[in-house]
Amino acid sequence: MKKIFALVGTVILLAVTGSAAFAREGYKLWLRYERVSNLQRLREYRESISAFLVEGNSPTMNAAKHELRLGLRSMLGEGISETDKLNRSGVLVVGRYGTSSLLSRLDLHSKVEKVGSEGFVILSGSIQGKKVIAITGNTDIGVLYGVFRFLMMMEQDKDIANLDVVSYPRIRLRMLDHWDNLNGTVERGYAGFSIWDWHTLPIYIKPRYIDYARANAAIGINGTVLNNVNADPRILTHHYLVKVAALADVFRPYGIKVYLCANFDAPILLGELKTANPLDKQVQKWWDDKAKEIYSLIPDFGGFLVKANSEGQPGPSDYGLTQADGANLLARALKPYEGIVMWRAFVYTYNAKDRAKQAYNIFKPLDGKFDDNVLLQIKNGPLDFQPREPFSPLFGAMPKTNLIMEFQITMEYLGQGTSTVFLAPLFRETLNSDTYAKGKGSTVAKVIDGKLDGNTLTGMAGVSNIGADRDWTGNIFGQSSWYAFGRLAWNPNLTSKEIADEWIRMTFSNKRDVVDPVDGMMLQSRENVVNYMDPLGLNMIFGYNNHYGPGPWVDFSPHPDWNSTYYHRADSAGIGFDRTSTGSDAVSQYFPPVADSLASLKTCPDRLLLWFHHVPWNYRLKTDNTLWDQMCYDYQAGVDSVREMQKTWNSLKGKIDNEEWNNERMLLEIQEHEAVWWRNACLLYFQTFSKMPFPEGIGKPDHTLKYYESLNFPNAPGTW
Ligand code: GCV
Repeated sequence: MKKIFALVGTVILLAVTGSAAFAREGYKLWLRYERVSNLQRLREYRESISAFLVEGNSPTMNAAKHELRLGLRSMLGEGISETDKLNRSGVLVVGRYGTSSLLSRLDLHSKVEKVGSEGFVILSGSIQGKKVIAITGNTDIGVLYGVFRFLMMMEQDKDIANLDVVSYPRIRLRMLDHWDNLNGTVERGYAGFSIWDWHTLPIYIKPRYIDYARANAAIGINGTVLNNVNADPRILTHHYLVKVAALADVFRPYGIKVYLCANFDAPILLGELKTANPLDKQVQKWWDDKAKEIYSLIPDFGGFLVKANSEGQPGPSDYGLTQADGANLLARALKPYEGIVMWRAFVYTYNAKDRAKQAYNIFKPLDGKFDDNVLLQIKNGPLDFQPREPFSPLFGAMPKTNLIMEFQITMEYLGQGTSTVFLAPLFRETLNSDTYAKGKGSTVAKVIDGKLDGNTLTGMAGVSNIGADRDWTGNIFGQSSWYAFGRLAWNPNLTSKEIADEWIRMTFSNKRDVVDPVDGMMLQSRENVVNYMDPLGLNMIFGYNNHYGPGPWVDFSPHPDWNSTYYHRADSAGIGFDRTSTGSDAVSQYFPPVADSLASLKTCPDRLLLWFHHVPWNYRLKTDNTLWDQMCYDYQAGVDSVREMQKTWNSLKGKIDNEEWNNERMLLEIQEHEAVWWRNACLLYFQTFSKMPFPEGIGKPDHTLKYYESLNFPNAPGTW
């Protein structure tokens, strides 16, 4: 009997405290729709909304209805009814402006006019003397975006008494790029296997596909590239295309188009032709036929993303032709169907004097040579998604070409799945950078949203961090970077703090004693990683190939520019890559005021110093510390700040879901080990050149350099 009581007691306790079985597990992302816990707010919300009325029956409007049912009832209680008549106050009226008879009675014309084909208006008003909240737009998808935004405002405890929201995306293509392989692995993926189950498609539609579409639509993402840029050509066979079509059907109501990575040699690799030469008539016909086949299955197929002549991928240079010749070949095949090509600027050979200069050298002369349905997809920095890079000099330098920014959301070079890093500050840093292309204020954001050069085909792509892990991103904070990417693609002017605040409220709690500390952690988290991995403009000093952990000693790759030593150039005189006129002169790729400021040791910001300069170990920085001492302090600061994050997180025990809290506690413990490992390994290694002692306050390494050099991780995730 006692045992039974004990068992019942345990069950009750688990139900109250949130046991493993009841834990949130992060699956619902920003669409948790938990019951509003602030009672005053709950009363206000219930006064404003007693019912909802959705006009329209398209799949998109049905998705809006579904979301309102789910969201309102779950946040406010079952009493919220669905109605088709406006017979009382407190009705949420949702519909497309122009077709909705009710909404046309509100004077919304000037507002709706502003929001284009994807934006929305949310307004408190009154129709026939009855108070309403209206959600509307010019299109069904605009309305759906408005519904999501409204529900998310409620999740964030926002006041909805006097609403006047007018919102529209500043960027046209807002894309997630999956580096998912057809065998289910994910290149640089740290959250398990791919979410696409190619084997069971097209018949088996996992609920996760729908939840993926919901979560993305909620933040305005409108395109997904399903497969890896290192593209398996078989994705273009009929066998796979019908599976792609099934996913496209799931995503369509949510405004998400599918795109595929095409292998440039597909005509050869699929066994049909002997060449992939863009000038060959048969090759042109092959792509025309392929486009026809694709559009017969997926009428709104978005287009292709292509990695060509890079890291072993085939491309037009194999035939002595330009990258534009290659891009235009595919673009012309897609043109009749309004498809587009995203052509990556990540093109390099392995033995250049300075790899950071290559993309500019290859693409700048091609400005104006790309067809109008091509976008050049440029990584945020000139190299490869390092914790900190200057912005790519191609931004601002190609006014006659459509450009799409490529950010990496998955954290290949930022601690991978185990680290807690909120990437909005990194994204913001690039977007805020002033290219000076047309004088002061020519920010990368303005290049990307088309304002600077008047482009209308604009885009922002994020390399996805999503996998089949229950919480999608392996580390719940990974969700925040996915969220931030979507929000910034919608509005590149949002601040990191605004985005963090929204996400924390929808993920953990609306209480200030949770929001404030987590906010502090998140906003500092990217700088922490920079400090303990790559301070002062260091870069590319990662473990060989898996990019996990420190590897500043790597010098054994047959590709010179895959060696860390190529980048840091440490020697007895100093450290850093001279990219001024005495070195590779990469600075000259920037517009004059930027180039001048980077070229001078005096004005180059410390955070980019070693990217652009080879600096003596005893050089005095702006902090008045010598370079060596500052490097030591920065590595130590990185470790200290991870420990600060641990303290902050520990103080939140009991204030957020226990399982989520505990998961993050363990991950921070791993991150602390990794930060110490980075500090020790890098400082011991660089000390062999500086020959200087560690200043006071620097933790003592617990192993020798030899030990750190001997570590290897044969099955590190993401390396396939
Ligand atoms: C998909 C880096 C990564 C590769 C990636 C490549 C790219 O080199 O390490 O895994 O390949 O970038 O962006 O194409």
